[in-house]
Amino acid sequence: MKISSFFIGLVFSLSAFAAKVEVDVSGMTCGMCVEAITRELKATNKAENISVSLEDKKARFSDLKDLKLTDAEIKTAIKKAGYEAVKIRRN
Ligand SMILES: [Cu+2]
Repeated sequence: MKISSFFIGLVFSLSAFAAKVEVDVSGMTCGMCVEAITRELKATNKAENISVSLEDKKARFSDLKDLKLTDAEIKTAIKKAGYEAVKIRRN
């Protein structure tokens, strides 16, 4: 009981510091692109609520303050998938 409430508290406190990140991606043409980008962002283990939009050519996700994804890490992940992160916005 105590342990589970500790983990709930931990998850809540980490989520409270999540920053929303929006990345403009160039080179996306189809659903495979969306899957590849989603997979590489997931593989960083630092991105939550990943949503990649082919229409907007954007990848959106939340990162955790304690496990912050740097711009360089985002660019590397997108590049690994075969695309380019042209602009990164945080709020
Ligand atoms: Cu594609």
